[in-house]
Amino acid sequence: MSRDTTDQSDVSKMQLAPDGSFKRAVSSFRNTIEKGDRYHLYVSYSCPWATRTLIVRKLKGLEDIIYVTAVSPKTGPNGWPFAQVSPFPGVDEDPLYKSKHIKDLYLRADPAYTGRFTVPVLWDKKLGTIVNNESSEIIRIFNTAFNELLPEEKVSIDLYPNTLRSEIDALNEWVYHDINNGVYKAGFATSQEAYEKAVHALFDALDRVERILADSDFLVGNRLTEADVRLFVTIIRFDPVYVGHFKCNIRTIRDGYPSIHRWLRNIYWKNPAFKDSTNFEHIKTHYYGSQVHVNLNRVIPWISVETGMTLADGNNVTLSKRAGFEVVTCYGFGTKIDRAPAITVIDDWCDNVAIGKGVPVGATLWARYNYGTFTILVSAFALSNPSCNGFIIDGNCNRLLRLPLDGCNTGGVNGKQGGYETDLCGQWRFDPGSNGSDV
Ligand SMILES: N[C@@H](CCC(=O)N[C@@H](CS)C(=O)NCC(=O)O)C(=O)O
Repeated sequence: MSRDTTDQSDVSKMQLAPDGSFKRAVSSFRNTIEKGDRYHLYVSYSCPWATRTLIVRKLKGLEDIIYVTAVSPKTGPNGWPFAQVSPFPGVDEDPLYKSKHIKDLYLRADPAYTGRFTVPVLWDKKLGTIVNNESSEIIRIFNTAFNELLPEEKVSIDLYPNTLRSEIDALNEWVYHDINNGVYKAGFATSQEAYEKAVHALFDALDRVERILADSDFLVGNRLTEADVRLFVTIIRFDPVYVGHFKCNIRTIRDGYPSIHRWLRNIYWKNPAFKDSTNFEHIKTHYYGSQVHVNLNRVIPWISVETGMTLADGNNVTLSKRAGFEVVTCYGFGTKIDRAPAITVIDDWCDNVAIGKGVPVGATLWARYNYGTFTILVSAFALSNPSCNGFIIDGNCNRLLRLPLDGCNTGGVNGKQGGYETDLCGQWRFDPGSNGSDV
């Protein structure tokens, strides 16, 4: 392909309107689907639009029907590269054509294509062309088109139910313009007026979402719908990226929007389709590292996303950043256990029993494991402290439980077994054997 296509692939060459405002181009391939093993999904984990499709693919259990290829978050003059051009953890080669860039797929589908080379791309392996490159349509396709191949429990997941369609459409409309695309309008603006117009519209819309979520766990109909999926992909990027990189800094989600923050944490921690589709390394690397017209020196801000900045904590505590202290207390002599099985138990407890669960003041969330001839108790206890209001167990669970394990030499030299770690709001216990156990 000899044609110079960098005007179509280099984000820093993107044309803005004369007033400096960003207008997203309309997607070009808008076909729909037939059944069968013929589709392949190309995504970037950094991209919110592509992440919509990843989430719905998982929610609907389409993993074995539609395979995914992830491109590198490091875009350059030729747009989105595959691993052979830009190796990066979690990035793939193109398994179908060994393409170097996403743009090669577009030009394979249509050599005269003049639009932007965007992700996501839903590819038809049989016809060797693009089925659709518009995420809002791809998620509707995924919602129903493969139902005949799916078990009942997945068929019954309907993210765009008939009875809620008009409400979902109405909400999507302003959420798209003012929030999903609103952050880009603020971030890509090259005039003060365009930026200010976008940023105020964005925060007015977030205020509106906050009011909706104050009384409900979901945006529409008190159930998970595509409206939640479409909003999630923007909100999960908000504090780590949009606040700084796109100057969307009137408020943060974690400090300014308690109901949106609760909704975000619930969705992220309770539903693996959302958590597993979120890759913060790809997100940060792409926005800060590739959009050089916004961030000339590619400096990526430090952020600990899952431990305090965005997603941690329950009601009023942030587990990893709790004021006060963390103290590890060891039990006396008792049964010792090796570190490896202890960690297996901790991980199992956190991943399968605990994460996302709320622990009200005075209550204990616990489980007992039988390990060979003895038992292991794992628990989290919410202390009643006036400055705490219980907590929700977050992704920091494993670390907190390993503190007593590490601090008490389980399986180690001085004969002590497990123990507990105490801080202002809670106590985390890891207790192998029965001696010293008091849960
Ligand atoms: N309307 C499309 C928009 C997709 C889109 O703009 N993707 C961005 C990444 S987040 C992209 O690939 N941009 C590359 C470019 O514009 O060159 C959709 O929702 O699927």
